[in-house]
Amino acid sequence: MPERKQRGAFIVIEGLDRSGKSTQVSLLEKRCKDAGLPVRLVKFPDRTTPIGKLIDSYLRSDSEMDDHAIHLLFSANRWELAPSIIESLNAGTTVICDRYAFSGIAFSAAKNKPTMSYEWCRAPDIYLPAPDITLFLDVSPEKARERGGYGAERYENAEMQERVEHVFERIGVEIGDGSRWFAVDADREKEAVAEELWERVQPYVKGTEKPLQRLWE
Ligand code: FDM
Ligand code: MG
Repeated sequence: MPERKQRGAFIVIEGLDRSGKSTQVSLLEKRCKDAGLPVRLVKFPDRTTPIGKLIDSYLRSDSEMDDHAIHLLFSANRWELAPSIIESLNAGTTVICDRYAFSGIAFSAAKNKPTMSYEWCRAPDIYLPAPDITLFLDVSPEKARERGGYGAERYENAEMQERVEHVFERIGVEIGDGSRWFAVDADREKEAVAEELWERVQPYVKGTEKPLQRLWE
């Protein structure tokens, strides 16, 4: 049998604010490094690119933007990085991604605009590289409150977060074939959450022969 080429795994971490996402992303990166695995961290939005700078200014409320336009910029920000993500994966590097297209759908659809349906919000991200696995950090509103409230950026309030969570639930149901999307109880101590994430990524993290899929295919 001809030897098939291994590629790196594409792991996405999603979650609401105060879910411990940033902490878990760095813990997972560290575990990969400690295990000797080549790993690259990507974060969306990537605020460093010209498109990312527009997004950053919008999130800080330094500028206003039409809701459709900002949605498309978030997606464009993923598309501009997609070639380099694919390149890393093909080079055998595990890519851990802090937020991805699912945040894009969830936050925009949560605005409940008649002209921004779930389907409309999903459309610009169709054919982006699909994660091998997405881990959704599920935090309860009570726990989020206990963790010290929200920041000052746009969307960082309890009402918006609740609506976002409902869209995430829908995404989970749509994707959930039991292997590609996992909701992880993020109310627990960070060590317990980190342990579960590490277990969940085991089937992928040492490289995979599975061809990279595209989103929503
Ligand atoms: N966000 C993030 C979106 O609205 N759409 C997207 O496509 C992405 C990736 O931006 F409120 C929102 C989610 C969050 C904000 O994210 C910035 P970070 O993780 O807090 O930087
Ligand atoms: Mg934030």
